[in-house]
Amino acid sequence: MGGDSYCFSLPTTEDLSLSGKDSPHESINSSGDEEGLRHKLENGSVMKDVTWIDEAEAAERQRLKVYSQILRSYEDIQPRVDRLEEAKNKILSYTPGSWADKAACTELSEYDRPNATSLLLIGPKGSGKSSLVNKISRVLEDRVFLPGRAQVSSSSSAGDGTFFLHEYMIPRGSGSFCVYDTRSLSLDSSENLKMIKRWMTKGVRHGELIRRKSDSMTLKAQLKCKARRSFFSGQVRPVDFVIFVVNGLSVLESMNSADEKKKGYSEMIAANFNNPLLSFKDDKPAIAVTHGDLLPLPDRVRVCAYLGQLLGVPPTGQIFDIPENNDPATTSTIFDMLIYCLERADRNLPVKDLFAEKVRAVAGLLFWIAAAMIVVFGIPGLHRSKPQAPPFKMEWHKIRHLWLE
Ligand SMILES: Nc1nc2c(ncn2[C@@H]2O[C@H](COP(=O)(O)OP(=O)(O)OP(=O)(O)O)[C@@H](O)[C@H]2O)c(=O)[nH]1
Ligand SMILES: [Mg+2]
Repeated sequence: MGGDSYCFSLPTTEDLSLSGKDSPHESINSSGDEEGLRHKLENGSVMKDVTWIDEAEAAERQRLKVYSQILRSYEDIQPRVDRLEEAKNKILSYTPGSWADKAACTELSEYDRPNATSLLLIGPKGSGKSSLVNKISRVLEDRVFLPGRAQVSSSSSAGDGTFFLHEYMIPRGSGSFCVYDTRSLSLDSSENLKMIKRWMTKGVRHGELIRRKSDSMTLKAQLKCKARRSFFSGQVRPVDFVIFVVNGLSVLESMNSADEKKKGYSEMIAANFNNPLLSFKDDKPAIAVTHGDLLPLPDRVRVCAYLGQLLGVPPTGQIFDIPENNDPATTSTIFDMLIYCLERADRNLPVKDLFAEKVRAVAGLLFWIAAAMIVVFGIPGLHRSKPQAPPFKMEWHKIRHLWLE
């Protein structure tokens, strides 16, 4: 998990046709390809290309191995379902820094721990960020039949969607971690760079309106109107980890399409995902794939394999397929994603700058000593005595007449 990157050609639809081949291992082990290869080698017809054949064969094996791993992650549901309560309790007992790696720092107190760990949701328009907030709340707050907390957009009109940063404490009322719902990525990459830089370097604040130069006049007027009643929590939080949300359906379309606009979806994901500001040391964001409920399983597997290759992350373990389903497998995937993010947030916590802390402590001490001295001795010069009258001097010659007369 984390760090490794995979390079292989994508499985074709036939490869992924589950009815056609039950197990990818069969296709590796089925002697057809190997027989052909051995035959060619024995004939000497491709002796010059032996190295190339070995590489191609290795790539094919790698490709099918990855496919098999992804498929297995969907099939091995039972052990995950069995530990649902355990995973839920683990998340509910989380406190910021409690999962930090003690080996890196002798004392937990040496980490600069936030009051609440913030996970930032980021992704293209309509990718399902607000819906993901509701899915997370639903599984941790047992709110299956209650309305979602975040406003989901039902149309793709320009005025719909999330425009204000919104903090959701998970679960509601707790203070351990929160997810931040954000405005979607723009089609203008320079606006994304600016927006990401601001969030990742200056932090995020509940209620903040995200404006863009490219917004139409109508949208600007609408947002101004909405912002009138907006409120700020006042607390700016640093971002502790990022969840990149993508629409699996749009990814599939961009994979299959020759249409530049559709292909642009994947390019946009890759460009923003690889922004180094979104990574924490070597840890790249987690990826949440939505809309899987609208796709057959082979296509979901293809999407995960494709994203793994496109973004240079392992397709199992860092890519989380979270469809709009209320089943134990989806709940388990949401828990896995949260555990993944909170663990990475904690292990990347900054260590306190002890020197700066000492300097601050000494400066504070000096301040209080100075304050105490002022109270005791007063501010020098503040109570300076008024100019005094010159000392009285008797002028005897002027009153001499008093005793001479
Ligand atoms: N079928 C299905 N629909 C989904 C899923 N996730 C989101 N949607 C739908 O996609 C649409 C957009 O979802 P939102 O959650 O508002 O997306 P968003 O990323 O917050 O959108 P913006 O705030 O505009 O950026 C809504 O109609 C959702 O119901 C999913 O996993 N499956
Ligand atoms: Mg939204």
